[in-house]
Amino acid sequence: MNRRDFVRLGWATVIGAGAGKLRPAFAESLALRHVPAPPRHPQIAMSEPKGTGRVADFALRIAPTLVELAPQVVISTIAYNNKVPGPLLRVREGQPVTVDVVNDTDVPEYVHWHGLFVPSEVDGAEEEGTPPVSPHGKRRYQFVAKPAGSRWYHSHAMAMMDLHLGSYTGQFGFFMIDSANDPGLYDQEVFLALREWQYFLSTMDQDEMAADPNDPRPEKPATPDLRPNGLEVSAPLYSINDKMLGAGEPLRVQSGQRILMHLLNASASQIHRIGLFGHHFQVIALDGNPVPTPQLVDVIKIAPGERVDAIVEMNLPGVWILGELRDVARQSGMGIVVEYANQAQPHPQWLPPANARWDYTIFGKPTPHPAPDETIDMVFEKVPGGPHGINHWLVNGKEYPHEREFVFQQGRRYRVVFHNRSDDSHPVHIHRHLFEIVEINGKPTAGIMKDTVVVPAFGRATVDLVADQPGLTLFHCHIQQHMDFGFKALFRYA
Ligand SMILES: [Cu+2]
Repeated sequence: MNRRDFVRLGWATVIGAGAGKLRPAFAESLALRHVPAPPRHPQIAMSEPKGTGRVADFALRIAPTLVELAPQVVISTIAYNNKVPGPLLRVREGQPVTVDVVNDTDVPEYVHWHGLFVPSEVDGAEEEGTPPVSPHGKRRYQFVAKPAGSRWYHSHAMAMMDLHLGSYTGQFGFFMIDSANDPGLYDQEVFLALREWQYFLSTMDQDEMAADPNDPRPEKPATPDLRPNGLEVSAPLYSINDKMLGAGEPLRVQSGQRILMHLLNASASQIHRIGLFGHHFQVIALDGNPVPTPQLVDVIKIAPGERVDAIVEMNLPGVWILGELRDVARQSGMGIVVEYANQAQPHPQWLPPANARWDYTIFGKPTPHPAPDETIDMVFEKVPGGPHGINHWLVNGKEYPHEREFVFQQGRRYRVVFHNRSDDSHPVHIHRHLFEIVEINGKPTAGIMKDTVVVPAFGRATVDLVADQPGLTLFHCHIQQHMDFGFKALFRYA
């Protein structure tokens, strides 16, 4: 069966028929899983990956699968090893890694290792020259795992108008690179990937809550753009990992425990805010990189591509919902029940967290930045409702591809200034490098290393980057539709 037919047929038969009783063959193939309570020192409990001999350390098979998001809600998608998220890949920093990927679909695929320092040839980006995993073919990816932290892997295929490709599918998973000096100051470790499903095009903008009118808008053009907006990507179903709120096993905790949460936004299109009433998140790492000043916050705001590692102290016994702040997203599935021992109640509680503010800069330090060798300005603009009724995106006045506008000299320190002259927030990602946040809308900070940063609507973000990873380097917005319709560029090394 052709891949696209499978997708359509799967949806039509399972959902269209009312999603009543599952056929046994389907039920058997469902990924009925939850995140198990991991051991206290999971890196010790994991089986040791083998060396780089003839056998791969990990094997990924890209294929159509069915996911039971809830007892009456089964969707078909493409995933790794019939799991959503794909298998947790866990290695030690500096370890050579071999991953064999088999592609059981009829389109070329790319597996991107997000946040890792890997050469362009294995980074999993067509634009950088990585070869595809051909349809019904296989490819071996080999690299050294670095730097330590919460990384992830996902499809980097273009999707354009086909919302069953690339990051619209279930092709994503956690890739943990353990540092030799993890203090392990937690009792449980959980992996929580935020997702929407069954994407469709709509005039409705689901992306985010209304912007705070007090936010500075340094890049707002003097004359508003009155052209009608194009179609945006929406979704009716939400989940954390492969389960809608209430459908999976609760996260079972005990009073006094410290839970390390690895949050990943694996969405193709939406920024999410997550809260847990009466509890605080101690943010210890952003995009897998330890922050200079861990801080307690009530809400974590996380954009497509980003990761947040936070420790939550369990000190308010009850049965709570860890969930998206927007009622529509939470009620459509984005949440998980947190259940204290001996507190079983039929109705988990949701109450809005006290302070929903999120500000990257509070996790930094005041140290001044060394002066850059060069400054690169990148200006983002929207062309509303272009061809196909889809918004197109310009970087410095043009859609991808660019010629030689963005060139790095190896070893130099660059200050890259992102000017967002559009009314959407954009999580922009630079492949194969880390950058340091310098300022967001004029608010300075230092020491926060990331690979993806949200440039606020009509706002500005500035980052510093040392050009120390030779090879083609892709830059793009992590919202799939924006990337597909112009919002990307290549950095080249001279
Ligand atoms: Cu964008």
